[in-house]
This record gives sequence, structure tokens and C-alpha cells, in this order.
Amino acid sequence: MDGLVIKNTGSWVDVRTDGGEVVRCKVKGNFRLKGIRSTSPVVVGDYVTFERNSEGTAFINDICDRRNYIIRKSINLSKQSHILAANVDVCLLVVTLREPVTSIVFIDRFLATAEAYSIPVSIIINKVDLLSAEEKEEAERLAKLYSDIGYHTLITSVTKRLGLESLPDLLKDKTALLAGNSGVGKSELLNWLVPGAGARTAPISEAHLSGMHTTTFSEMYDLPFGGRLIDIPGVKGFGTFNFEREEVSHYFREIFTVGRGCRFSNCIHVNEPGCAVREAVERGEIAGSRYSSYLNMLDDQDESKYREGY
Ligand SMILES: Nc1nc2c(ncn2[C@@H]2O[C@H](COP(=O)(O)OP(=O)(O)O)[C@@H](O)[C@H]2O)c(=O)[nH]1
Ligand SMILES: [Mg+2]
Ligand SMILES: [Zn+2]
Repeated sequence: MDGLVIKNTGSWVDVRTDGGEVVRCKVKGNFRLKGIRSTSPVVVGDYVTFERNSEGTAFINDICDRRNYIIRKSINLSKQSHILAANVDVCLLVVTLREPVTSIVFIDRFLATAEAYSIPVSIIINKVDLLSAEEKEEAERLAKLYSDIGYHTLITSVTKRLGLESLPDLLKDKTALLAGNSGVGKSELLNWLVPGAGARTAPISEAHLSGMHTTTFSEMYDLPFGGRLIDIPGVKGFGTFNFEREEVSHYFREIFTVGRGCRFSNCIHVNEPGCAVREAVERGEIAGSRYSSYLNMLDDQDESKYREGY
């Protein structure tokens, strides 16, 4: 039978068939996905085929080719990757300037990764209700920075129901992935978009305390206005690690565009003469924060340095 993976706990997955039946399936230990070495061979968003054995247990036996997938680097030092979700149309990246502070490098790494997989990202700057007047201006600067680059950006307060109006239209009939650090309001947003989802929300301090023993599974929800939303455990350490140095600039849109004007076609915008990117940074046409994030990703070869950033 065929179906869509709507929940993944690590030990079993729920698969929904076209007929709407949800079947709990196991993934065989020796299941190997065509060449991908991953700690999570089957993920939410995958289309799979499965089979029931005589005891009534269902097993996944194939995964359809993925249109795309979102990956994160493994926490341990094995070179295995961890695929978070597959067949995603759009990412909602929830970030906050307070409680907690989302690092700009994290945002830019996320954007670059999504760019590499050609998945559009909408940035949701949440918890605006907590901000002072000055911090609000900071939020607006950030929103302008990213919308100038071409990212759809919203400033919201999910709890106060501010700035959310455009979301249903944006998400209609799409498969969206909810992403962002822990505590930024993803579950709160999910509960607003999917009344009855019943996702647990937790103040940051509690989330940290309970984080040690709560199960972390990924789940897909149907949006009442059409479309689907995927909620995944924290994306700590999110980012790619297999970009070539020359490739990194391709995933920073404005750096890529301006970089066409560099004297050398293989310029990586660090210290080459005639670098249009560094000139644009100096003139303030490319944000210094974006250029810093770019340099940070260039430095990725050093693993320990990468992990300290989060
Ligand atoms: N003040 C304020 N608190 C919010 C907002 N959105 C979420 N929260 C709170 O922040 C905490 C973390 O939210 P949660 O949705 O659990 O974050 P998640 O870890 O990203 O799923 C909870 O106490 C939420 O009620 C908001 O817009 N403003
Ligand atoms: Mg949550
Ligand atoms: Zn250059």
C-alpha cells in the first residue's frame, strides 16, 4: 500500500493512506535508502509503500524519490546526516529578538541551507509584544533587511494575534515546515493555525527543564484551509556541512548577485583584489551581518567552531 508519513517517533512511523487510514509502520533495521547515509531513513513528508506481515505488523519497504528534504548535521561526530522532513514547499522560520534571542548567524545559515534546496522561506519575527520601542525598530530593520533580499518577512505576536493575517493565504495548499529555535513560539503558532492540534507550549525555562526527557517526534498536521504543516523537534545545529567553499556564496542571494561584478570569476570575497562584494559591504549595500554569516559558513571546515555557535 502507498501512503504519506505523517508522524515519526524514531521507532515507528504513522503512514496515512489515500483512503485516510493511518497505519503504524516499522522501519526495518537493515533498511537502506538509496545511497543516503542517514540516522533517519524515513521522515515526515515521505511518500512510502508498506506491507503488512502475517502478524499484522506493517513494514515500510520503499520510499518514493524526494522532491527535496531538509537536513541537519548530526550532533555526534559521525558523518551521518539527519534528515528532518521531505517534500517541503515552504519553510516558516520563527525567530525572536527576546526570550530567546535568535542569533543572526542561525537565521542566515538556515536561509542558505533552504536556498541550496530551493525551498522558499518566510521569516516570522515573533513576540513583538515583548519589545521596547527601540527593539521594535530593530525588528523593523531586520524585517527590511530580509525583505530587501527577497524573503517574505512578518513581524508578529502569536499570543496577541498580531501580524498573522497573511499566513493562511501563504500556506494554503502547501506543505510547510515550521522551524526555529526552541521557545520562539512554534507550538503557539501551530495551535493558532490548527485549532485542536493541542501542541504543548512551554515558557523557555520550562522547555529547557523538560527538554531532557520529553520525546521529540516530528508530526504533520492538516491545515483547516488546505495544506499541511510539519512540526519538527528543535533545529539546533541546523545547517549544511557539505558545501564547497566556492559554493557558499550561491546561497546568499545578494552576495551572489553582487559577486558577478568581482574581478575574478572564482572570487570567494575574502581578500581578492577587485572584489565587488567587499566594496558593497563597505558602502553598506550588503549588510555587515550577512557578510559575517557568509564568512562564518566559509569557515565550516572547523567542526568544533561550528558547534560552539549555538
Ligand atoms: N509574549 C509572547 N509570548 C509568546 C509568543 N508566542 C509564544 N509565546 C510564548 O513563548 C513560550 C514558548 O512558546 P512555544 O510555542 O512553546 O515555543 P516553541 O518551542 O517554538 O514551540 C510559551 O510560553 C508561549 O506562550 C508571543 O508572540 N508573545
Ligand atoms: Mg514547541
Ligand atoms: Zn568578490
